[in-house]
Amino acid sequence: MSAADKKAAYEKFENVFKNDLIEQILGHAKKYKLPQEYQVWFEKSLRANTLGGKCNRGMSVPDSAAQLLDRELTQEEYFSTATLGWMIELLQAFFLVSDDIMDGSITRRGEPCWYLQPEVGMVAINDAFMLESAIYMILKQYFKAHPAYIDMVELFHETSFQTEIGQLCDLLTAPEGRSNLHNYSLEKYTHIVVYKTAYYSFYLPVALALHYNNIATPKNLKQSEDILILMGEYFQVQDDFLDCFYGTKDVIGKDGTDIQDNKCSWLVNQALKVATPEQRKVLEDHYGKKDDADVAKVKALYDELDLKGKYHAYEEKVVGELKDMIAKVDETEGLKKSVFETFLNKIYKRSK
Ligand code: GPP
Ligand code: MG
Ligand code: MG
Ligand code: MG
Repeated sequence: MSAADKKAAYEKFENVFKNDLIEQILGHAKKYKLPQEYQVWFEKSLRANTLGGKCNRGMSVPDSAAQLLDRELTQEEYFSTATLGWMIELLQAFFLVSDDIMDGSITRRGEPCWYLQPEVGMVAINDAFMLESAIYMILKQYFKAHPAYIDMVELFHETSFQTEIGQLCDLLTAPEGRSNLHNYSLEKYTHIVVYKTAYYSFYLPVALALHYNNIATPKNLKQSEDILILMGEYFQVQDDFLDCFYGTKDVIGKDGTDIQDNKCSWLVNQALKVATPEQRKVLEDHYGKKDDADVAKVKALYDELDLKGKYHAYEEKVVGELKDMIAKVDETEGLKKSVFETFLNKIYKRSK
């Protein structure tokens, strides 16, 4: 796809939210007599937190639905699947507003995090809840008559809970100000990222497309889950890598905080796997501290251990595994290999 085509696809997707869904959501708030001046607040929160991202997750719903049908979508099908996609973007907005508070992050999508914006503060917590509520309003409004309506409702609830399980483990393995290297392991890491990222970012879009097309058979869902969970793990490894080596707001739209936050990241786990006792001591003394000098010591150790090289090797290995899994997909119940190929192409060697 050319850059111009990509831009056009993005704008088409964005317009569904800007031209239709925002009005629908605000309409619901008006029904409950939200005063005009606070409607302005809600609209600002909706725009600031839902627009402006890469929309990879959301756009994957219409993309997957089209791959499954093996043809272009009609206007109506596009609108419906893009609407489902925007519900994932709303879920993501709800998660990110909350996650930035919990992680004490500073920037998101090139702007100060929502809770740090003038006059927002802890109102951000309620704003996050309202972003979540918007999912179910839209779902009911547009899909109540769809045969898979209740499956979709349950899928959103289940996926939210899975993500919250992952977030809980992410937070509890990273207690503030206490060194806890003994607490980390690659097994724990995999569990955290599968739940905090992979289900909502990878499995959810494809599962929604399967439900929309009425081909969400147990076999199709299971095959999708197996591939997409591994793909989601790979995506979060990329997130951890970018956080450390490219984590400035000009490059990835957010400043990296994983080292300062004591996170059980892919990098620290790789470092622990190969570190000598002296190198481990560097981590014990400097990991999880806010000072730039401490962070620099950890990054210098990562360079010494060639974690960039290890990351590139991991990337090639996991992509090979994913391609093998995709090649084995059984398409007899309507699933298509191209759904996964398209998704993988979107993230392979991503730099933001
Ligand atoms: C991303 O982890 C995880 C989430 C966005 C899930 C949050 C879940 C909640 C239930 C609130 P991250 O902290 O590494 O993301 P980022 O690097 O974008 O801050
Ligand atoms: Mg975070
Ligand atoms: Mg987090
Ligand atoms: Mg991160």
